[in-house]
Amino acid sequence: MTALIIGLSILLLVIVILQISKLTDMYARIRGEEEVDERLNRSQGRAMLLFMIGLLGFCIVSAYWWKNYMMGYGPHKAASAHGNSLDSLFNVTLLFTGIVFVLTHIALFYFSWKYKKTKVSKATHWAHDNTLEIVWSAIPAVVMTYLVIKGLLAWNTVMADVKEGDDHIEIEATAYQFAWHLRYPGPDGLLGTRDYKKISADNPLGQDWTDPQNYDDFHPDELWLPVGKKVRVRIIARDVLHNFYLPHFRVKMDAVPGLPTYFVFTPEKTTEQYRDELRNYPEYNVPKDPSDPESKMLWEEFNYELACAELCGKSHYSMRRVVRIVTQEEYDAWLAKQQSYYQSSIRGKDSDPNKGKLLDFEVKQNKEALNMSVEKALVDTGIPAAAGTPDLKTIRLDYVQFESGGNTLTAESKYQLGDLAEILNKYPQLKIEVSGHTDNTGDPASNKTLSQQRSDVVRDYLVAQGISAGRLSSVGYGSARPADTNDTEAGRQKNRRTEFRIISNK
Ligand SMILES: [Cu+2]
Repeated sequence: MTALIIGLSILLLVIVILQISKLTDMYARIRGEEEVDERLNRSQGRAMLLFMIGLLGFCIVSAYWWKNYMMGYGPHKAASAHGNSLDSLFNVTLLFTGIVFVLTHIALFYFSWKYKKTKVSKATHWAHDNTLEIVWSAIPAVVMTYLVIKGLLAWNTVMADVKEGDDHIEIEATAYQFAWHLRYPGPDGLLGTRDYKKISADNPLGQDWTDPQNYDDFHPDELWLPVGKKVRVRIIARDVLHNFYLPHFRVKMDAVPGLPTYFVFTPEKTTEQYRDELRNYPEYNVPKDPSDPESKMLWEEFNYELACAELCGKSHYSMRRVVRIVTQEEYDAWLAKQQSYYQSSIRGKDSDPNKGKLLDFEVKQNKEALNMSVEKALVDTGIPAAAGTPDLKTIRLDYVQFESGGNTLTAESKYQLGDLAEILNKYPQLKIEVSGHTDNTGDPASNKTLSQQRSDVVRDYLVAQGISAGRLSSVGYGSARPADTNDTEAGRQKNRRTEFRIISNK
């Protein structure tokens, strides 16, 4: 039906045009061809002038009207250290091209009006003019050279890499259809190595889990950065061409599969400072949702964003990520909340090549935890502990373990036993009772024997470390003192343990 109506409308339009041209023809025959032509030329010339005024006026007014929404103007001054040099480059280019735009349009329409055909007008044939040739070749050449040199200088400054020893944060952004996968280096400040061959469902970036620098790397959802600190972003693509684009910071770099790129920049305004500037402009003092006057103002809802500036596929738009620029204190607090990807998603799983081994950072963490438990136990409040509260004087040795079914210490047990020996050296008066415990499976008598053997082994190990045997006693409780239920595997596992109790520190 719609197609029929459109078809009929077009047919009607064609008939109208044919009729008008027929009428013009008849009118011309009556009034004389030349006179009609001249009238037409005059009115078209005037229309050209009017169009020129309208076009130039529209361009200038609309640019002025929208200026507070455009990057580089109004509240959208660059939020990065290098951004102003790029903005000034754009403005200088706009100035020169703007002059050319206005002058050529004035010439185009003015000439159409001025040199319209009349009865008396005559064409002048003008074959060549050296002065004109020089003027319109030399001026563009000089302007172009100036723009190219200015552009090159700006490029070299903006694209300069970090120098050796430069204080900076290095992060990584991997683009794929259709999101960004961000990686931060964690407390060591170093990103671990990666290899695309290691990419799998639980290792989206192909991180190498044998590289200790990977153990603290984390993958946040939002891009947080401290204000005033230099950032180097490694930019990587996993499938097709993407583009790392931070419009407010004038950062834009292709993410190319197989060819890592980078961008170095320093954010200079926090998100809050940017919002405060937007607040001064009426354009941003309107509710975000026009149908709900109670909704927050546009300036309050503003966030910096990371976008993909390459048309990389049908869900390209969904690559937007929020960017937050915060003070150093806020950044440190955010960092402290982040969880390492390795420790939260890989550690102890089948895909972990370090499964069953204690890693350096864990040895350190365990040592700190044991020291803290002992310090706590040694604080004598003088108040008897209420019934049901955990006994602080008894401390589990979670990382002292035995080969299955026997009384041979695992190789990893040396770390925690070493820590315990250090504590005993630190407090020379400290006397402890080492105890072994089992779950309730199997024969109670042999459980008791095994737990006694195990606690003896621990005692002997400490003696071998130079601790006087008189400060150590060892007991095997078998399954008599369960720490949890014996009805579940998790409970039984909690019951199989080695612990020590502080007897005295005098
Ligand atoms: Cu993309």
